[in-house]
Amino acid sequence: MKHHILALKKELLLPALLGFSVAACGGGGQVQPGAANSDGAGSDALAKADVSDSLGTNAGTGKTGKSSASPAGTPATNPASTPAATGTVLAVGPGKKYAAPCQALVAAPNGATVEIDASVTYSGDVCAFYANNLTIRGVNGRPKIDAAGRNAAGKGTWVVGGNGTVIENVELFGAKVPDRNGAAIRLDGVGLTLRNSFIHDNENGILTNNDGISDIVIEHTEFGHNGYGDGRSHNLYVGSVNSLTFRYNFSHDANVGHNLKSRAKTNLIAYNRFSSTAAGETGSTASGQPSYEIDLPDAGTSYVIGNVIEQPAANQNSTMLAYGEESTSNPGKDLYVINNTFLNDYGSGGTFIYVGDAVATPAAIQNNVFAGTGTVVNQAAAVQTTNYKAANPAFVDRKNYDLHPAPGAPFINAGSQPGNAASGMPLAPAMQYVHVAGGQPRPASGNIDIGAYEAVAP
Ligand SMILES: [Ca+2]
Ligand SMILES: [Ca+2]
Repeated sequence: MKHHILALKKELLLPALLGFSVAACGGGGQVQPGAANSDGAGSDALAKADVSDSLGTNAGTGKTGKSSASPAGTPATNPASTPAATGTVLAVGPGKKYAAPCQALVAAPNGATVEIDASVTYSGDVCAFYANNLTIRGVNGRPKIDAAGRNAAGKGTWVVGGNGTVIENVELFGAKVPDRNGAAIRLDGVGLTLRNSFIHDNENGILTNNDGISDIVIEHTEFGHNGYGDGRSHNLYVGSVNSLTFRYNFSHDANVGHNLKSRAKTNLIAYNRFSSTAAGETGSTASGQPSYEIDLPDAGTSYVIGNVIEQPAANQNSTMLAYGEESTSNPGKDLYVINNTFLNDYGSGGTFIYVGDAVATPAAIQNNVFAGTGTVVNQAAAVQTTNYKAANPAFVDRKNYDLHPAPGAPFINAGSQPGNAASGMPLAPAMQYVHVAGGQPRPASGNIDIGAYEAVAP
């Protein structure tokens, strides 16, 4: 997987897009190894609620919030910055002090950095660990960690009990548990940042708690073919936390479940690609048939900006983006769908944006390309502004996902300024997705174009 240099220039992001603080994750004193090891109750609750067609049961009843939480929208720290380490570095790999990651992860003190050498595959190495403010990082390449049929605490491969954990540059696969929701990364602590990683072929890529206070940041990461296959497990499943920031990711081929599912109070989903392989096409994982490309079942203030959202011909549900389908239990009910390129490859139609009946706030749908057949949005009150819908829009190279408008395409310069959300956050896209799991600044060229990419005049 190649990452583009530009993608790492976090300072190019809209400042308001950084308004999701992960700085609150460092609160200590919450380490309870016994509790985290006791059973798989948390995972069970989340999974059982996760039936697309039924109401959530207890998934929304998170633990009581801790006062250390920062609400989304507080003055931003930069969630992309790695927390300062104490200087303790634990080296993992052949010839190092620790032969396998879990030996180091359970030994690491608060604030330590665990560096995992990529020269071997770590097989069957699973654990729960509890230090706060850990940085876990692959070095000398991207290390492969194969659960290989083993699990920690009945939950998955890495059960993260500490707060403020940062995970970078790892490949995790093979998580599998008796409950059928084994996660490569299971978050029991508060807050998590994951970047530059590849999470595939687990029952859940990531499964979080429902603490109501965690801020989750996931960027530059590929998710593929996660899901048990029963529709209750997904490429990733973010529970009822405070916020999810999901940007510059490639999420594809979920196995029956969703390419992204989040119950967070606030969701920023920007500059990602959601797409799955076509029949006969070879991808980085096996093909999957996702249900929803994005599922936000409890509503919540949600910004869906600048994404490529493709629905494959073979799928488990013909809706692409679902919002408030189960409940409106999150405080915000405002959905902003701005400058995305939707591609429906399901010839029988479908629904691009499904808004639950209980959501009274009109969705704001602006500057999107809707390619293929189907209903743009089922909500009668939705405000649709300067979108473009066509069976085959004039992209530069649709087959190879160059979705810039072709020269002369009618959606060039045809958008309108999105303005600000009710929160005050600017809605205009500042960036655009670059495959694989990268991003670059969206250029300015005349009036804003419709869709996830701006054409640049020759
Ligand atoms: Ca779908
Ligand atoms: Ca333009």
